[in-house]
Amino acid sequence: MGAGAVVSPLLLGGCSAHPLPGEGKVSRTPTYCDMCFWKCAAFVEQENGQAWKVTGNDTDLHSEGRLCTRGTGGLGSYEDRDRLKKPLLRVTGADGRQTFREVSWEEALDFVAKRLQSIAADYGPDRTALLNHGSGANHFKHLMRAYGSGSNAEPAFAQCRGPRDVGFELTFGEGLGSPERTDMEHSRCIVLIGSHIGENLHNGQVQTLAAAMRRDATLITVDPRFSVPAGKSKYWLPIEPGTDIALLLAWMHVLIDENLYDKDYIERYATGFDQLAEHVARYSPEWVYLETGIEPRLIRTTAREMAASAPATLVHPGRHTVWYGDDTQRSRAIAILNALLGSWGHKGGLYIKESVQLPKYPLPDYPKPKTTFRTAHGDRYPFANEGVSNALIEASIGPDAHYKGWLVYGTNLPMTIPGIRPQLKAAMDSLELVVVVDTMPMEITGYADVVLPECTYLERYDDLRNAGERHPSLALRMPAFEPRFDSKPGWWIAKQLGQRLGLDKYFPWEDYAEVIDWQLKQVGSSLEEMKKTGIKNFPRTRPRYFSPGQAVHFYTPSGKIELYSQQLADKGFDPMPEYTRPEQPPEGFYRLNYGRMPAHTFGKTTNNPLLFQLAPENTLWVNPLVANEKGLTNGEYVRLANPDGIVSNRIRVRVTERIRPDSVFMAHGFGHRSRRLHLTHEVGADDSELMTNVKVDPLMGGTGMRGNFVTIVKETV
Ligand SMILES: Nc1nc2c(c(=O)[nH]1)N[C@H]1C(S)=C(S)[C@@H](COP(=O)(O)OP(=O)(O)OC[C@H]3O[C@@H](n4cnc5c(=O)[nH]c(N)nc54)[C@H](O)[C@@H]3O)O[C@H]1N2
Ligand SMILES: Nc1nc2c(c(=O)[nH]1)N[C@H]1C(S)=C(S)[C@@H](COP(=O)(O)OP(=O)(O)OC[C@H]3O[C@@H](n4cnc5c(=O)[nH]c(N)nc54)[C@H](O)[C@@H]3O)O[C@H]1N2
Ligand code: SF4
Ligand SMILES: [Mo]
Repeated sequence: MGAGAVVSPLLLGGCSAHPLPGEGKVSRTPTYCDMCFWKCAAFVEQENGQAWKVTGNDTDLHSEGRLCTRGTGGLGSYEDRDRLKKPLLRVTGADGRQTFREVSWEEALDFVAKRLQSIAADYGPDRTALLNHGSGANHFKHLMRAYGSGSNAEPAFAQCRGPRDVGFELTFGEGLGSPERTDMEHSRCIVLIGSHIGENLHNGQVQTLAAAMRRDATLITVDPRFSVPAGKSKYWLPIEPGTDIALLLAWMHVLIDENLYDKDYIERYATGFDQLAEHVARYSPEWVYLETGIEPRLIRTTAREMAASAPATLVHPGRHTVWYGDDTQRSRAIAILNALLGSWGHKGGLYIKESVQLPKYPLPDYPKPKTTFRTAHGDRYPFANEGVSNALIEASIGPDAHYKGWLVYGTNLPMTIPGIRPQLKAAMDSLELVVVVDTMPMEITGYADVVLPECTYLERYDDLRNAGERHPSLALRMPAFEPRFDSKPGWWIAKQLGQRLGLDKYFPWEDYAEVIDWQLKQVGSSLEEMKKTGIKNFPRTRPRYFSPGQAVHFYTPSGKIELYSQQLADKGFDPMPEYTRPEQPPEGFYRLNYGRMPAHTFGKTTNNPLLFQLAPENTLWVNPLVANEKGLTNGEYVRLANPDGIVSNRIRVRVTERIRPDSVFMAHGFGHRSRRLHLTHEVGADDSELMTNVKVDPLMGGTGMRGNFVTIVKETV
């Protein structure tokens, strides 16, 4: 499709459906943004009842009243013509071909409830799993737990932050959460390992990083690619891909060897220092140089810079941490380095989070499920404290499969889990029921028996935002518009299913607004107040940092920061991070590097008419040496092929020095195969499709995605 050929109706200011603003009555409705998972508070502004714009809520300390491109583009998700409009039921035609038939909500919900009941009768309610992502999933988590299922998994764990959170839990007894507890606004030195903040546009992080840079904080970026933050750094360390653990161990080596670590902090709070010192003795900067390509002098200088600013030094834990399959260990190395610098619990490092003590709406206890997601893990992944999506999918294949039914909410599994398509297809053939709740006709809807169209976040109530962070606050999401077409809010869908399953006592409300109002009244506010303000800020009840010499109990088995992990040793894993050399690309292949672009969130916004207009397709970053050798010019289309014979959709070349000659780079989220996405169908290439070589983290089941290689195939016109 010609990417430039489509003009979004929303951008045609002045057309009859969208009068020019400034003449009529303006109203505003509070929400918090759902264009990504950062949840910035916002107002939806309307003029004479017509959608006008989305603006930041100035009283929101989490976003400082600012929205990113995607947040302001939120109206596009409401306006999108390709939205799911009615419930769909899979039917087999006379010719044996399967299609979807539009049905009423009654018919769709009755069908789902009946199948769920028959699965429960034959096998038990615990044999239906929820695969979910996003804040709206809470309604379905509630439904499934009330029903007696204990199995859910979200790609935010095994495809994203799982290794990081497990690595930090093993070390400090706590994870990072979302938003991360990074105190960048006060940092004097920030180390970014991969984290490409600026392209990764989590609002608060961009702002606090910018604040630190205005104060001349030292920025050290470790990235094989010349990323946006690399360009703003005092030190850019263009590391050999996949060798980060070696660098982290060398930094520890220098801190210990030169007595630069925080002795007082380590003595007071940590255990296993002697083992660590012995362990890292081998990792001299000279040896590590051979692996990482980072010169010994630079390793020492950067370690000294970190120590000079400590404890206001943050070695950023990252977020998308599923790289090479040894990711929990890399994250542990990052955690240990932060411990040596004394930054956990200190200003400019990692702060203590606090959320609002918001009572839960009174409901009966959930039944105890017979099995949980751990059944799907078996004896694998002993440190996975959440469901591993791949494991749940695998446990849904074949006649003896554990799971017989799926509810999929807000996650586009075929593009989200690399290498999973054959298993998804097999699971679909075995499962007795696959229900997909989505807003758009994404690829996952093609795997469903029933598709339930949810309205967008701009048309519904969801739970109050109440994340642990710097400043405790509540934010309201309420409908700015009536649901378009025949779409419905998630809370309504969950309640309707609940009623049909005999679970009325878990859904005693007529409207979810009642739950929110009740909760708000318990903390001295009300829905009425929040409808005006959108945000309520609360004072902190405990300090954000440790006080000097404070006794601290960490939630690890020893009650201390565990530099040496007995938990890991007991389960047969390395108690301290070890480095192993990553696989190298075979002759003629390039390493497939990928990441974010500012204008989009994964694949969920690429069909959004406003954001499509800004960034219609992804590009393939290619080094000039490669471009010369292959005779590639800027802007020409190529395809990528992987060693398993998978060929990508076409993608435009961008020739740039910012990528190494042995790698190529693209943003994730493009190359949609669903024909019902009219703007973005087959525009750009999909990294997931090419990732057939996945390295699974044995500790927690993470999907390591970075060890994939591709060749460039010239497009013959
Ligand atoms: N605009 C936008 N922002 C987003 C999102 C989005 O979809 N769109 N998604 C959000 C989410 S859920 C997440 S998880 C985060 C992800 O964002 P991050 O956590 O920042 O992602 P990473 O994958 O850790 O980082 C990608 C960077 O790692 C570099 N890299 C590749 N290989 C290596 C290596 O071997 N070593 C090192 N040191 N670096 C390497 C790449 O060149 C790239 O610059 O972004 C969040 N922010
Ligand atoms: N190859 C590759 N795979 C990756 C990544 C990568 O960089 N490369 N990144 C990984 C990371 S960090 C993450 S966090 C995951 C993200 O994984 P996902 O969350 O699955 O990301 P999306 O592909 O954006 O899919 C979101 C789905 O939710 C639907 N949706 C959007 N809004 C709503 C709503 O209001 N209600 C409902 N019911 N549905 C809605 C969208 O239409 C879409 O189908 O992907 C991971 N997978
Ligand atoms: S960072 Fe951007 S997309 Fe994410 S919640 Fe905030 S405004 Fe929305
Ligand atoms: Mo993520």
